[in-house]
Amino acid sequence: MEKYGYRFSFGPWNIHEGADPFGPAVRPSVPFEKKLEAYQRLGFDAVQFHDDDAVPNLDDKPPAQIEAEARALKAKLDSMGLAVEFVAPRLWEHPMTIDGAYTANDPAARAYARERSRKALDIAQALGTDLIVLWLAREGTYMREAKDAARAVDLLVEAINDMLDYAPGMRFAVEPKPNEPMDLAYIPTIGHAVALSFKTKDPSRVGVLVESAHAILAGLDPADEMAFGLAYGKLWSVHLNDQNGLKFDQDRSFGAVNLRRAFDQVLVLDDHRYYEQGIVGLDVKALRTQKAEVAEKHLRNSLETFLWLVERVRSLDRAAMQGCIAARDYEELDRLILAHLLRH
Ligand code: XUL
Ligand code: MN
Repeated sequence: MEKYGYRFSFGPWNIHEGADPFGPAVRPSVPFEKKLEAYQRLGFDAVQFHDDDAVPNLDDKPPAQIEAEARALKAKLDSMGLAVEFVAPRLWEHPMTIDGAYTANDPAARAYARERSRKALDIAQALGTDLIVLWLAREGTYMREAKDAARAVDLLVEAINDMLDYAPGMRFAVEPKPNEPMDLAYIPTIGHAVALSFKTKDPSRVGVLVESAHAILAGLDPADEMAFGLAYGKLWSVHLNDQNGLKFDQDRSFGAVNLRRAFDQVLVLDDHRYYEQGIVGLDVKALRTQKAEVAEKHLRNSLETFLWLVERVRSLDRAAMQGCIAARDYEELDRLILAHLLRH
C-alpha cells in the first residue's frame, strides 16, 4: 500500500463493543493482544493509549509496578514493529473526577488529577513517546454558577505547568471538544487551546490535537482548525473522523459524511507537509450495527479514504486552480474541485 510518507495510528478504544448510553454491548470485547494484531493487519504504524489502556487499574498500583508493566508493553510493541504515538491521562471515569479534574472545586480532587497525570507521564516515558494528549473531558460547565470560569483557566495552566516541570522532555497536545460530556467545555476550540498554551511556562512544549468531529461540533471547519494549529507550529496530532451535524460525538469513518470536508483536511495537511511532523490518528468508531467479525472496517475504510484523498490532492491541477484564484472565479474553482473528486 502506497502511504505517501504518512504514518497512521488509532487507540485500542477504536475497536469496541458498540455500547451506547441507551444500550449495552453488542459485540464481544476484543482482547488487547488481538487488537495489536489488527494494527499490523490493517497497515497502521502506531498506537495511541489512555494511561490505563497501557497499564490497567493503575490507580491501585505502586509506581515500580506501573513502570515495569509499561516497559513490558514497550518490549512487546517493539517486537511487533509498532510505535507509541501518545499517552492521554484518563481523567473522566474515577469518582475523584466527578466535578472535573484539574478544575474541580475540591482541592483533593485536583490533587488526584495531578497525581494521575504524573503517572501518565511515567507511562509515556517508559513507552518511549514524548507526547501527552490532554482531552479535558470534564473541565467545563455543569452548572455555570458553581465555578469561576476565569479561575478555571488558571487552574488548567497550573496543572499543565506542573506537568511541564515534572517531565522536561515531554510535549503536551490539548484536544479541544466543545461539549459532551460537558454542556460547554472551558477549552472548546483550537484558538482557546493555543491561547492556553501561551499562558503556560513553556509554550514551546504545549500544542494541539484537532479532532474533525470536535471542530464540527463547535460549528467550525476542521481544515481551518488544523490550519490555525499549523500556523502556530502547534499541530502535533490529529484525530480524523466525521460527524453529521450538531449531535452526539459520532466518530464516523473519515469522509463518510462529507467527502469535500475530508478532502479539505487532507489538502491542508498535505500542503503543509504534516507527514514530516505528525502521525495521522483515526479516532473512528464502528457503527453499533456492525457484526463482530467485520467490526474493523471503519479503520480500514478511514485509512484508505485518507490515502485516496492524498492522491486526489497531489494530482490537483494547481495551475488551473491558480488561474481560477487569480481571476477570482471561485465558481470555476468549485467545479474544478468537484470534478477532480468525482473522477477518482
Ligand atoms: C473524546 C475523544 C477521546 C480522546 C482521547 O471525544 O475524542 O477519545 O481523543 O482521550
Ligand atoms: Mn479524539
